[in-house]
Amino acid sequence: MPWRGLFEAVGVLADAEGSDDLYRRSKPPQGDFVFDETVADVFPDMIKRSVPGYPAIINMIQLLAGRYAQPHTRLIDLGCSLGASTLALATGAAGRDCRITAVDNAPAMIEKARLGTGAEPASIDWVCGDIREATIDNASIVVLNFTLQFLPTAERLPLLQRVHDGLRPGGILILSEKIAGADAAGDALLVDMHHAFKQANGYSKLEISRKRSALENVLTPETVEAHRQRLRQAGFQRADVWFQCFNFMSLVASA
Ligand code: GEK
Repeated sequence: MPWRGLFEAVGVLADAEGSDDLYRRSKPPQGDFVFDETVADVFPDMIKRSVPGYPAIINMIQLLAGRYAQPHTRLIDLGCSLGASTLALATGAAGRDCRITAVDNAPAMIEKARLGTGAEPASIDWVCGDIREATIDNASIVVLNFTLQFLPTAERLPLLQRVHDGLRPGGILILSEKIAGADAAGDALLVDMHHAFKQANGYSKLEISRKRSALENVLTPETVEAHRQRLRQAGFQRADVWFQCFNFMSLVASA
């Protein structure tokens, strides 16, 4: 099967759409960060320049799907944005008669995902809705690729319990998150290095600080240990971190 990288996965979108200058503008977005049309327009560039390892994670989701997608089951992408992780699932599971559900509550994202992937497999159901209300049933893979972090912390366990209960035996959750360091010094190092990564990708200190303020009330990172404990509480047997770069990690949790 041919390798499908991120920018192939999102089709022409990444080339056609703009570069992320939202927080460089003389009138930057005000208040808390929202996933509106202006964000959707620059999203591929934004996430690639902001999340260390994002293209690699998308490619590895394809490989994980190749290993874990069970025939005639559902693959569910919770918080799909423009569908990069969704298409990685579809490609990795090709030929196994899986149906894919991709959920996002931002109309701008889900519409663009639907349009941008028009010629893609008809096996994808695009749902504009809240992941806390998504049906999770007969699934062999559920993906939360940088989405759980946007839920209030008290609402994370109930969702993970539903994910666990909706997975078939042998099923997995792929959970990617921005994380907090285990202690203050460790956290400071990870945050500094993340900012260095963003500067190396062309963001100015002012843009970084404006974006940080916008995300402050919206995105709550937790330690890897807090995620592990919650996953155990939700019923998962084990959780193995397979990727980490600075304060971004991805793990596979087994039902
Ligand atoms: C990718 N997974 O490209 N219900 C539904 N969607 C939500 C909710 C919610 N309660 N909260 C946030 N979202 C993607 C990237 S981005 C990550 C995921 C980031 C959606 C939100 O609208 C956005 O599209 C997505 O979760 C998070 O692999 O921007 O850091």
